[in-house]
Amino acid sequence: MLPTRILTKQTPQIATKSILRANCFGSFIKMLPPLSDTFPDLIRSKFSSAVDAGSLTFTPSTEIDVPAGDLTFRVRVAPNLAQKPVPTREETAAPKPKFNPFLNPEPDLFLCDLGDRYSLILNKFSIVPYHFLCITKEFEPQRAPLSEEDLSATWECLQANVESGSRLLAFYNCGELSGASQEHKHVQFIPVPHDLRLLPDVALSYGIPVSKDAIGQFPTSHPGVAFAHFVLPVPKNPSTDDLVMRFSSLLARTLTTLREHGQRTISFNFAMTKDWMFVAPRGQESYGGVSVNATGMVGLLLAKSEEQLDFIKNTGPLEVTARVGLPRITEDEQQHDY
Ligand code: B4P
Repeated sequence: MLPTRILTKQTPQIATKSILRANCFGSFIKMLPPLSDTFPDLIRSKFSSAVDAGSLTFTPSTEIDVPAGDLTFRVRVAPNLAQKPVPTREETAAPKPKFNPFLNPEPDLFLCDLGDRYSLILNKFSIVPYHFLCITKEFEPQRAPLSEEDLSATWECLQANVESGSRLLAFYNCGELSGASQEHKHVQFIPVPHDLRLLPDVALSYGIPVSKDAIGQFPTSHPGVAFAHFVLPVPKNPSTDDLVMRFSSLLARTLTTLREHGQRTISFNFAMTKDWMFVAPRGQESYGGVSVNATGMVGLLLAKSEEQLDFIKNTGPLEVTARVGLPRITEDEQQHDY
């Protein structure tokens, strides 16, 4: 298990390596069957029927682009998210065991199974249409890194063309400071317009350093962004090994950054499209009341009020994300960990 062992003072590098092996190279996995060609039709019809039935709360939002150097942060403003259920005073006084919405997903939200181990369900509280989740059928902790099979499932989901003019963005909020609110393992997917360049797209436009390791490339970062983050391109038609090698390389640097900053808990954000993988370590869940998850770290922030929007505009999105991330460390400090 990842969290407590990894930051031990005695053998952090060894701990990192054994985790990568156990999670990414440890076992033979079955290839997952591809998603059906009718999946995009299924998600569209299920989304409409779940909204009509009142099983899915769709919260309208507006979008505002906030430039930051050669990046653009798209901020979604959704003041009505406040209507999302919050515990009553009685529930807070006598808390019940936390409800796990992913153990028996609501039938109206259920889309399909993916292999033996995953189900795809609609997000119950979405602010963009067709937001869906890939959940493990059995409980697995959200604080664990993605396994080989999780990466394979994520890749299968990314192939779906759920909305014309958009590509899918996968994201995984791992650990208590990552913006995650559910403890059962889930990777999320939202459609993002093709013409919107996210932070990893821009980072890759600066070029990728060549390395002599198995991937042939070092992870890159956007030179104008203060928080530590690591990006690698994903090749066309990658094998599961291609995905695992890239995730391992990004995760190793993330764990080193967390250790160098003395972080006692392991929290990071993962994001992926068909073109790239991105990982950023986290030091804080929110800044100035603005919660940030993986979408925020790649350029899609969420403001739950006009005040939060003003705060993001006045502070600057690069400052907000830098405050919830961790400062970058030098390549020298990275060198022993992978
Ligand atoms: P987490 O990984 O735990 O946390 P999160 O995405 O940050 O969402 P959070 O729950 O903190 O919501 P928030 O108000 O910040 O994801 C848990 C997921 O499970 C969420 O998607 C949640 O809605 C979903 N869920 C909870 N109960 C469920 C149930 N019974 N059945 C199915 N799904 C269930 O943000 C509100 C929403 O906006 C979230 O969905 C969030 O992912 C999304 N969002 C945040 N920033 C966004 C952005 N920039 N663009 C588009 N969507 C964004």
